[in-house]
Amino acid sequence: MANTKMTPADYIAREDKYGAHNYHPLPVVLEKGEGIHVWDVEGKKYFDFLSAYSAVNQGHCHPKIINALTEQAKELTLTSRAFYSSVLGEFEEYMTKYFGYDKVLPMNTGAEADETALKLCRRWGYDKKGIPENEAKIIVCAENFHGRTITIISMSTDPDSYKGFGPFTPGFVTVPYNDLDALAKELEDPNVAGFLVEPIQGEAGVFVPDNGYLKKAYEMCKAKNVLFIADEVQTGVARTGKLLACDHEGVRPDMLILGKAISGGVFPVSAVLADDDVMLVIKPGEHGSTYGGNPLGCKVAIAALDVVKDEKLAENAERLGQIFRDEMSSIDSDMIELVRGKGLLNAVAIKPKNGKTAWDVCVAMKDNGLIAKPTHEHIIRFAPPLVITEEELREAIEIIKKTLAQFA
Ligand code: IF1
Repeated sequence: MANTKMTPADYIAREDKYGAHNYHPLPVVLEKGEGIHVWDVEGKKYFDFLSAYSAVNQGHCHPKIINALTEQAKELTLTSRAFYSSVLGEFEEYMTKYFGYDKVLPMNTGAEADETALKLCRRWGYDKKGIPENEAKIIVCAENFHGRTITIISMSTDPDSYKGFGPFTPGFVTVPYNDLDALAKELEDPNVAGFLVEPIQGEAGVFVPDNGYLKKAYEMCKAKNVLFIADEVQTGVARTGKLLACDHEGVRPDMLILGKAISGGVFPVSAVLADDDVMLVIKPGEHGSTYGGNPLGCKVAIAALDVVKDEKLAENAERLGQIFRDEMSSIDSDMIELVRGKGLLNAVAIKPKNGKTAWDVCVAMKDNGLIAKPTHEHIIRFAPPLVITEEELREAIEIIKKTLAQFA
């Protein structure tokens, strides 16, 4: 039997036949990752400029993180929280000291961490603020993205996220992002328990709010005894040039939601951090998860966060992000509408030309050796692993320039 090696089309057809159609991936089939590069099934090498939506900040298959995974995998992977483990306390102490909070509640996905924060916020509203039972409100921003569960999409203003999935969870009030007057008005309601916000709106297209927005919003929440809850699942872990995007404004959220890169794209780990006044409103048996706080994920997360500090990823993101935005802004292309971002979380808005869109640009970049994907049709998000060097960044920028020149 001849060795019938599968073609990329074969891989794609197999996924199409046996997998749910809940994504529309770029036509590339990846089989290896190392650092900032990935390789497809034909051995072609690419710059990864999505980093699995900022989960792979430390680079693909980072040796230190993989070693933590393989070593712990030989010992103990999962106990459930029915019992104590030798590793969970180590992770909890590490995380709380790393981010500066009294306590951490470990979960697995970002959505689970957001859901956990919503539950903590409501319970705190009833037990500590004295909001009447079932009357708690949480303010959220238009164009938000916090995950895909029914309650989370109940907060969404994007029909692609919520249409056809009703009925929706009540108790959410929407204000425009980056609008302090609208926030102030809603904060007048004594039944508001929390304000949930992304320091930068990633999915919406890397919307960076005005300088001072987060700080002022935080102060307004404190003045009304409302919890300021930061969803740093995508913006956290050095992505925007500081450990947390809130650090750019010196804001310490009452609740911090983390996921993605706290485990370096190796194993799903998410978490909510808060001080005792908030965290202890949930009592034993009132919240949990089978895998939450498992020894394997804990060891992976400790290694992944070590890498962030040891390799100074925030500083690197800050410096190289500036170079990236300067270079993108200097490209002479009538397809570039705007460039925005912070650190190495950047986006370029593409103006369609001769029927060609951001998708066509992404396919052409792929052919030229760089993979990224559009969000909301016209915006290409560029988010390489934070371990990228200046030389590698400039090589990638040349690919972007060369690709845009093909559409001249
Ligand atoms: C998809 C988006 C990014 C997030 C923030 C919570 C979560 C996410 C700020 C939930 C997840 C992922 C989900 C993934 C694509 C990606 C994404 F385009 F969907 F919005 F990054 F921008 N908070 N974002 O960004 O975390 O449950 O996924 O672990 O759903 O297509 P999760």
